[in-house]
Amino acid sequence: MPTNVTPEYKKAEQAYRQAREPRDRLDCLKELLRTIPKHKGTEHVQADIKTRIKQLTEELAGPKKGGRRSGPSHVVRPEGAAQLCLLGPPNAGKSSLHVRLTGSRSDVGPYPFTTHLPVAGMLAHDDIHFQLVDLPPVSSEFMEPWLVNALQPADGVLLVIDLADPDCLEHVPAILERLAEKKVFLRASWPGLNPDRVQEPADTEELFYQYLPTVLIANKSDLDPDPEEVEVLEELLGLRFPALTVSAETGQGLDEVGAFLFDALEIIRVYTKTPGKPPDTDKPFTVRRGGTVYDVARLVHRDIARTLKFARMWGRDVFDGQQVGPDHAVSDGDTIELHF
Ligand SMILES: Nc1nc2c(ncn2[C@@H]2O[C@H](COP(=O)(O)OP(=O)(O)O)[C@@H](O)[C@H]2O)c(=O)[nH]1
Ligand SMILES: [Mg+2]
Repeated sequence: MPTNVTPEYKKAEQAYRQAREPRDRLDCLKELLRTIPKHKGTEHVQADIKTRIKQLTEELAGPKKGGRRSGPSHVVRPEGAAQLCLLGPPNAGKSSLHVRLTGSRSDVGPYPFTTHLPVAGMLAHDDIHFQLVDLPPVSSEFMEPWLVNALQPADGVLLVIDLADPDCLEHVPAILERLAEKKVFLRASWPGLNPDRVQEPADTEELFYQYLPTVLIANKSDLDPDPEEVEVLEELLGLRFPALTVSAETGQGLDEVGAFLFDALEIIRVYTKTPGKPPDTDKPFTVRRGGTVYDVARLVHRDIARTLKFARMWGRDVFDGQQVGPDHAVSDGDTIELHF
């Protein structure tokens, strides 16, 4: 990490950490490169930034026309309330779960490496959706080199294991190690579960470290005679990930996935209305806890956010139609009328 950086660079760093859209990330990377002090001590970081700009530019460009094909894009544009990636060893049932949870047509097969590319699908929970991205397996022998790029926009990870596989004990540490080599760290803490244990990366931590809240999905419970298995497993692994026991085959436990994500990610639903009309109760906008009226306005339209004056609000913590400023924090179930 470069020392004696300018406030401008610090600002660029913060913007990069918050950017989710691949295109925003690319803009932020360019800003980082522009603002980083150019001297010997930062050569390393400069090179790293340049590599990431090159990779992301290629990903966004998609397949090359003529000549050498760079292949399809591996970065899935985030949609819905949050993006979650499915990770796990071969044959754990990631694609089966994806199909069951999202109705996608991800390939399922009784042999390893059936899934070659990211497959996106939407998991419905109440009146919102989570985006689930099915990915190829990770094992001690192999991980697709592009897989860490695919993880960049993710808000969390569903780490899928096969309860009936006697080797499932070895798979998890192998996966964690593989990812750590690429500066991706799976975390047990989720903002909504154990708030006091969440440690956001400090300023001094490396810019390109990625921390992903992770839930263990213990799959194939239908094949496993022992319901205590998961606890035993966790103890043996010394794992602290929250865990859900499910079966993609019978559907057991699958209802809990959406509910878990909603609480763990602290999703807040906000409904919008136009003056003089009833609220639009069909499709809420979603932010995370701490989100403000301004954040919701941004989701509605950038120009509305830019020119936002105030909002009228209906909900738990306000009296009906109360006038609030753009910085007012929203709560789940609020209705707002944007005035701009
Ligand atoms: N009995 C049982 N089999 C499952 C379950 N989930 C997946 N499978 C089977 O496990 C194999 C691998 O599944 P797949 O979804 O392709 O695994 P992936 O490699 O992790 O994507 C397939 O033969 C699935 O039918 C489950 O919950 N119970
Ligand atoms: Mg698969």
